[in-house]
Amino acid sequence: MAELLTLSRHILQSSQGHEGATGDFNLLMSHIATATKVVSRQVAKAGLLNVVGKTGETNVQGEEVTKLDIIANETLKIMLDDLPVVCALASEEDESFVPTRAGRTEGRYLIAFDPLDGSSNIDVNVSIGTIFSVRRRVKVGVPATEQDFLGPGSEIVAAGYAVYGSSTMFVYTTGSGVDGFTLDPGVGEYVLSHPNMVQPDRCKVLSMNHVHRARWFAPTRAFADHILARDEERYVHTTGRYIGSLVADFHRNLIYGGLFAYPADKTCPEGKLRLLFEAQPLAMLIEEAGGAASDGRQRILDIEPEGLHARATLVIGNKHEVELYEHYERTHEQ
Ligand code: P6P
Repeated sequence: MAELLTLSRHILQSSQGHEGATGDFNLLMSHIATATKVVSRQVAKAGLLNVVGKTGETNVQGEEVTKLDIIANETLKIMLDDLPVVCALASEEDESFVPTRAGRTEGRYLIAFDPLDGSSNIDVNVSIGTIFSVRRRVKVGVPATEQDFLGPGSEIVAAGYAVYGSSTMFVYTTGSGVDGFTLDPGVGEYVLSHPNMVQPDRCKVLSMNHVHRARWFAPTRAFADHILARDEERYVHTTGRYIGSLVADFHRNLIYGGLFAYPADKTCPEGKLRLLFEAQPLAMLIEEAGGAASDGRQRILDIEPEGLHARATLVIGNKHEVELYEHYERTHEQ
């Protein structure tokens, strides 16, 4: 019988031999994974539990909040609140971070998450997901501050996502490669299904919302036109896929090869996507999988967020296309 390497065993095996591995990190990662299993169940039953649809409220991003957004956000906060190793939580759905009950002064870790990315797709059954990143505090013994969350993404010690699609997958990295796990509902465990994920070096997919073209600045248009012209063998078989759910677009491009770009434009001059909750964790993942992530001018992981809800242009995927985008940013007027 093929070995069922569960996520919990994988985390344990990955930590063995790490100096000072106290099990705290394993406990933290297991709690995050369990929280995503609960959200997965809520998403799967959304229509039956009558939790689809809008609440009529808007969040700190000014976006309409769906009932599942709230449920996912509360689920993650409840399930991470009683971990002594976690000091504070920051959510894309909340204005400010929240100290945990159990670890608010002694906890070494900080967790930031987008509880349900792509939630505008919930009512039409398109894949959505949870994105998270974990930081380690330098100083413990005092409550967390917002500044503790605002280091460059290069300081993140773990990043990952759960994607709620035809199956639920959990994909994560602790800085030594990327591994993907598929939820076996019969067992209730994530089982290793995509070991050592490396993004194929081919631009099989271009993911951009071309309806926004009139809002794009000149370098973005020049970049897109370069690929769409198909003058290079590399782009002869490139196709377009954009489903308005970053985590699902990212996951597909990670497996098939490709590039996702959500540029700053005349309507969103700072960009739409969130640096802390979306760009940084996905940037760590894609770099660990051999790709790259940039805001068009610099590496995403080098940017220090100015605040919890800082936004950024996100160009993420094959290194060749990220560098091509940066070339157009350098050589074309806005
Ligand atoms: P647009 C979802 O709201 C999201 O934050 C990402 O998941 C997605 O990639 C993007 O916005 C879609 O934005 O403007 O193309 O609808």
